[in-house]
Amino acid sequence: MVEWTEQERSIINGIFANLDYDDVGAKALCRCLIVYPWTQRYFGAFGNLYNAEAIKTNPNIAAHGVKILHGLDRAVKNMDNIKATYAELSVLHSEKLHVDPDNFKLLSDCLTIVIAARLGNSFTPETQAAWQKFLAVVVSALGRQYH
Ligand code: ZNH
Repeated sequence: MVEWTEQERSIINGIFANLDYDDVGAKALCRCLIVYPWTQRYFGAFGNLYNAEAIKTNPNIAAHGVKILHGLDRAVKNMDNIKATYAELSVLHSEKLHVDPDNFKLLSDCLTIVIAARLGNSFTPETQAAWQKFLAVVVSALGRQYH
């Protein structure tokens, strides 16, 4: 069971309370698809991913990035029970979507970069630590139902 300090809770809640889901969600997923091109294989049905420009202007990718980011809301609301919260989503990614769980970490790193760029000076070391801890717990929970 993961323990959270009051400071960590307030940092995570603060980030999500001020989050521009449309911008951050789209940018994080685009960055992942560009930097780690093999992650594109899951999005064959999403249309043209021919180059970075095509990825950045693909509305299906942008929308899916936002959907993933909203998927994190559930972890924020259930910080003491993230594993159970994501059990079903983990099964979906494993058994139906066949997403390699290593990709969760790649996306979470892209998300950290996008958030850091937006927060600028307020992305303090304490904020970074809480944020990366949060994502690590999410990534672990999403990878939980793989076997
Ligand atoms: Zn995922 C889907 C979340 C990651 C791929 N996703 C999904 C959804 C959600 C999510 C919520 C929806 C579901 C339903 O509908 O039911 N993801 C998520 C999260 C994360 C993720 C939270 C982290 C953080 N994914 C991911 C990755 C990938 C993916 C990394 C790859 C690379 N997903 C995916 C797909 C899908 C999903 C492919 C399906 C889509 C469609 O629509 O088809």
